[in-house]
Amino acid sequence: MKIVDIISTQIAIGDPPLLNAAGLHAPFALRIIVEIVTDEGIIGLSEIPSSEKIFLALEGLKKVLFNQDVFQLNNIKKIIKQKFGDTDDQRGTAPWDQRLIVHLFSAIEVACLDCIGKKLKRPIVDLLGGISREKVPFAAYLFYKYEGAGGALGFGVENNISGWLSDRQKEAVTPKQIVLQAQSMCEEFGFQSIKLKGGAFHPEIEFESIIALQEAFGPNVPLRLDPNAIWSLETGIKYGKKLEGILEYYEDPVRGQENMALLSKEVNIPLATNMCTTSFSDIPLSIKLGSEHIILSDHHFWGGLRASIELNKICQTFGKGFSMHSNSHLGISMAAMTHLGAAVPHLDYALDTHYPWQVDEVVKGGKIKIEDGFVVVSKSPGLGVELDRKQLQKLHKNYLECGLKERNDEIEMKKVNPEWQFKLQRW
Ligand code: GKR
Ligand code: MG
Repeated sequence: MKIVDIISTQIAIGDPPLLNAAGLHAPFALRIIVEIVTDEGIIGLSEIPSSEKIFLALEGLKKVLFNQDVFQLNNIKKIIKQKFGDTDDQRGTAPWDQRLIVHLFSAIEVACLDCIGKKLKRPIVDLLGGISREKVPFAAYLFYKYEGAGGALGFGVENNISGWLSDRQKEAVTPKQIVLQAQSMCEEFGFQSIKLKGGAFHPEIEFESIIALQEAFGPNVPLRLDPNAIWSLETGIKYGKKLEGILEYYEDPVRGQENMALLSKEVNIPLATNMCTTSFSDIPLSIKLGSEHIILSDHHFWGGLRASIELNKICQTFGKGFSMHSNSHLGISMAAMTHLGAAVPHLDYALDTHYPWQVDEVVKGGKIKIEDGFVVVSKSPGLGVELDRKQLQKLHKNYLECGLKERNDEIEMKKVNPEWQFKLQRW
């Protein structure tokens, strides 16, 4: 089955004003929807974060991947490396990854696997070794936020709605408001683990929020805190000691493998990362130093689903846990994350997802259901989702009109507070 075209469409999806160590989410998050068109008329889908750099590179792949067999994923990878080089650029200091080649591998691989699954009439999970679990656990992902819904409304709020749809618009800047956010999200989606995005306020407020969550949910709901590496080693140790016995894991409190390793000697909580050990070439030093106990995979950043399966095996071999990182996303990514989560043999943690924060959708039938905190993996061929072309056009129009070209949370934050500046270490 040969590739005859690669169609990449940039879209902008509504995203509320969520806070993190790098600033503030813009009213729209940018994604690219990739369609691989084959000579057999089968079309494969994937979804990745968008930037001009990634979009232009995808456009550049049309020619070199023309007529390539979608089954020959190793050869396809070789061609991408020949075009863009063997080593990727740096992931950057932001909480999210900005490398090119891993994004390209992921975009092309997932869409090819979707084609293969459709051709063989088997779900992608079966192409990844088969089902390890039928339903995949996800965690509530809480954010400090300003009031507002994002999207066309920006900071505005929509009225005449109730439940999570209305609560997701509310301000959450205090421990009490964070608990209300958690209660509403967990009531709607049944999540049984909770992650709080930290790094936005003084560590004392974030610590108090975790304590408030523990009081509200009891000791049996696993809690995690992710300051996105903005704390000093001293601060990481101070609050780590206070959070011993309370957190399920402590995600990237400090920056870099060396600091994480030093912290892990002082604090008795498993450390997790999506910032210090982020590629296969980081693994040897991670093992040598013991920088983290759990690696958060992400097929968009680790070069696809098969690479993430390899990572899972490495984690198991070296006694590390495996969980999953996320960014603002829609149903195509959700489907891919669920196939991966269903396939990996080694999984002890509920996976991250931003999905409850996004109201827009690009797949037919609307949002994928999260029930009791789980998503049931699709048994339909490929990813098991179909593109809603009307929605795709609408979200592409959003992209053209919103004026954003790439994610920059610092610029958004400066619109609210012109003095604000990103710092590698704030507290
Ligand atoms: O969406 O603001 C956000 C998060 O901070 C995201 O960008 C991070 O990449 O979720 C991520 C994380 O776990 O670090
Ligand atoms: Mg993280």
